[in-house]
Amino acid sequence: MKQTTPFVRRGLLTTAALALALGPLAAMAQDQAPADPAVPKAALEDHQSKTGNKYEPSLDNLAQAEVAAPGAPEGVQALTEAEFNEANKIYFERCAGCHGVLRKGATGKPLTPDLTRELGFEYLQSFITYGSPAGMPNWGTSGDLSEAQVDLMAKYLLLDPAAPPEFGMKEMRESWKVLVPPDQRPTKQENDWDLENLFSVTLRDAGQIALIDGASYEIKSVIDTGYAVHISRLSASGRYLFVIGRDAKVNMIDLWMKEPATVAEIKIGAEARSIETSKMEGWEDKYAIAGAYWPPQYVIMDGETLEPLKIQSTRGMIYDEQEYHPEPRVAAILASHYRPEFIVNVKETGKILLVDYTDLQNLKTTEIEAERFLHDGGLDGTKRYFITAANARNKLVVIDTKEGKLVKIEDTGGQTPHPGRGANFIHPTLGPVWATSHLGDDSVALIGTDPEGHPDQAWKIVDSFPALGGGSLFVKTHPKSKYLYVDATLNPEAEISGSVAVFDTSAMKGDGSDPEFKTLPLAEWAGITEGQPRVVQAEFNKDGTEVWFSVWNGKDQESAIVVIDDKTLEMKHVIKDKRLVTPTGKFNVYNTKTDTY
Ligand code: DHE
Repeated sequence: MKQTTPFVRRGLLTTAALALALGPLAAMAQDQAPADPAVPKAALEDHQSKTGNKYEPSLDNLAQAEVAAPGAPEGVQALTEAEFNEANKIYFERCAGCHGVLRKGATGKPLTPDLTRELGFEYLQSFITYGSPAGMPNWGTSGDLSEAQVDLMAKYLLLDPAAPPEFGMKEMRESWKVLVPPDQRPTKQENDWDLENLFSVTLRDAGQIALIDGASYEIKSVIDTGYAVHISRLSASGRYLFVIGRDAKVNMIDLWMKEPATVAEIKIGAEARSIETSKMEGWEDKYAIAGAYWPPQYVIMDGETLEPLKIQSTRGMIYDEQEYHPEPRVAAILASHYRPEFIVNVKETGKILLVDYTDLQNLKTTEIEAERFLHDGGLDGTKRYFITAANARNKLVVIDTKEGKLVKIEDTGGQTPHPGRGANFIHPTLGPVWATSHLGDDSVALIGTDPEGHPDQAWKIVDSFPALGGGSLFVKTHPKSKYLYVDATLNPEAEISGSVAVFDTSAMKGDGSDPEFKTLPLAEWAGITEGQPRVVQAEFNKDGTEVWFSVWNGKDQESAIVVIDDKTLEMKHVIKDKRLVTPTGKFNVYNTKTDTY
């Protein structure tokens, strides 16, 4: 491909250039449009970012790495080291989540040089500027990237991709620290905290977690963790808290210490999102497992020291096409309660792995063909079945963790299911169900989970109804609650993203009519007047009498946690503190260790 001076400039867009960028839509526009302007407003609107498209991984840690600029073949413009690193940073922060670290494609199209050089500079430049109705954000016209940055990215895509380094046993062991060896740790709980009702709260942009007492709402401690810290999980006994940052740093915190602190830490890669512990009877507190986005791998670690014991790559064939994928990310990991196994979602190849941890040397893994783009999910009320979203495919996959088999793959009827761990309740007419909301629309879907008592409903979407709006991330209930809470965190409307919808599950009819819901304007109740505080992720206290929500604001703005009385749906308390920087996920010790949701 010969690179020429770009002829498409924002604001001076020719009809021909737009046709190139917008495809058939613009061709239609060309037919209908008068001489100028060339583009109908509706066509451009189709090219604007949708909520779901904005909720894609930002690989901020890979973005930090200095990478040598590759040479350019004849006819392709080379970039200086500084330009290449600037482009690399933009790519890893904004593009790699969809197009892959190695640009081989994930939810987005492949962008390998054989393809990009064929498309050419102008095409790439227009595509980055305007996006596409298929989901590519309009980076240029939205103002997210300047014109110069769009040009730089179009040139960058014509060059060979940067390949970040691997992270194997040597690197893991170098990063591994046992700060307090097991024999120097307490033999019994040395503080007087009610550990089972303690909440570990992610302080995302501070790279910290706050430990908050569930009864007094007192912030007992704030502990430094990894960068853009993501989630917390508990050991089966509830003694050890494991926290993972997006930089793949794991902190293991001993809650028995007088002042709970990190007793061991390790880095398991460059980018990671998930951590879990062994929960099978006889294997409590024995192992921890963490999954990485880059390199694509998971590692099983000693449950007392985080010593890395077994690293498994997830590179391999996509389940259906049986073509090689070089970077299938590890998404949710759960521990089975029925077998000594970890359940590992491998995103891009669409496989669910049941990893038997009884003999790490002779590792047995059941590989289940599921669906591509597996993300998050949880167990049903009996804890036997694992239900997980293949989000970019709008599907739920059901696994029987007792038999180690695929049960069903079901379309949710909505756009981009995002359940978190989901929510289990007994529907008055449909029996036991598990709920998910959606990122891409306002719907909540219920799937029947009782093959014994309600075989006709089992593993089918038995009801679907609207909640507040699109952009929902999490649903939640508790065995003692009659309410289902549905957030709308990423909804563009401040009034919606600052509220939560509450459904009375005992009044649901299941006859196709939409159940009513109450809207609780939590951001307003929290009295936060600056920014666009977003309500995210409900979590119950141990007894299931109160439900906590984060009111998540910008890093330099006021955030809060709002506690709601689950009987009256009235606000019981607001936790505000200057240490509560960007609170997001909340993990109640008892509910997390027992998978109560
Ligand atoms: Fe998460 C769970 C990945 C952005 C809050 N998130 C998960 C899981 C995955 C995941 C794979 C399941 C882990 C498990 O169960 O083992 N999250 C990702 C991303 O790739 C994504 C979309 C973009 C990124 O760059 O990381 C992303 N997540 C976010 C956020 O922006 C959230 C809202 C705020 C934050 O703190 O980062 C967020 N994710 C959460 C929470 C959970 C989670 C609170 C656990 C939910 C639960 O109830 O267990």
